[in-house]
Amino acid sequence: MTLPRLTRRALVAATAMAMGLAALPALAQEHTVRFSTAGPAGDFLYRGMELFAQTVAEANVGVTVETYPASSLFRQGTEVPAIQRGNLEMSTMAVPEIAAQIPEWGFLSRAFLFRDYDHMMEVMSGPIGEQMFEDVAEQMDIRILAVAYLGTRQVALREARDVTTPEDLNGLRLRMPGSPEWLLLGESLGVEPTPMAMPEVYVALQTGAIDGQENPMTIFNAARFYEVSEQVILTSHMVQPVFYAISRPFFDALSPDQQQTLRDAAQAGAAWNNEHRYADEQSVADRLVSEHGVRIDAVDLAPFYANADRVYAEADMVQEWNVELMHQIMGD
Ligand code: KDO
Repeated sequence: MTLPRLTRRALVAATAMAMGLAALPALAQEHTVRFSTAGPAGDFLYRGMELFAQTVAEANVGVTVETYPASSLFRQGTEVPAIQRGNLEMSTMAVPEIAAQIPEWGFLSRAFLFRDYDHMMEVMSGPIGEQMFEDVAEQMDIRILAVAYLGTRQVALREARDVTTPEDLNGLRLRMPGSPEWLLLGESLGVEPTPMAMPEVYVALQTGAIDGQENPMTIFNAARFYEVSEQVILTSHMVQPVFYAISRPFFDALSPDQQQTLRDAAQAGAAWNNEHRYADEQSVADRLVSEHGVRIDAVDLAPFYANADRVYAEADMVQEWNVELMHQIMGD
């Protein structure tokens, strides 16, 4: 049966329109990723996030990334619940935020767990890291796209003092981030752990509301804590990973091309952070001394290891940890 000319033309026009419209959503459906961190804008972590955003933009796959440093969009500690409620897409999640919902992983915030950067990255990219990523996806509805090295955390004091044992730190109000694992870590160092969000720390040091804080020296530098602190004590008490964390429902709704673009960009942003952070850590102590007159004290860590062993052995929180994995990592 031949169709009347008009109908055939109408059919062709309708088909063309349908095909055109079918193509539109993939291009027109712009997705926006809001990416929050408590990290200072000048720090390597945020600069790696900017590279992530730029890499995604250049891929032109219909995804835009907005980056928010220094808790400018969500207060530190509120990012993960915001992601889980659909009010935020990404954050630089830390282990204590995982432990708050999956306690068996709390051991990853133990003082003196990882020996150094290579050890931490080997664990995070091996079966233990893989298991944690699976648990986070299943139980928190969050996908981890990359592991960023935040640095090796050191105690820093407002006013210098001679410190050879944790007892020398007793009674000092050392600011820690707010979760229970951080406060226990502070206890293991011998201090009076004082919970406070990162953006409030500078002024608290300036006014004497706290006696010190602990962060990697690269963050101490980026946050200009040398302006309000006299001393760094090389406790090296935590070799810290943070994670490029994204809402699982948001991510899984993207096209395979968009997902791969975000994965590749996250790896690039984290790799940039890791490479520059590690390199900077080799010289930042010398620069803090020569450029800012910071006193930097090496210390025999044996008394600190012993104090930490005692505190963690007595802590109720440890009952919920997967201590088998912890001892596997520590090799003890
Ligand atoms: C901090 O608040 O001291 C801390 O270093 C804790 C880390 O877990 C991480 O949240 C970090 O802040 C932010 O990424 C900003 O540097």
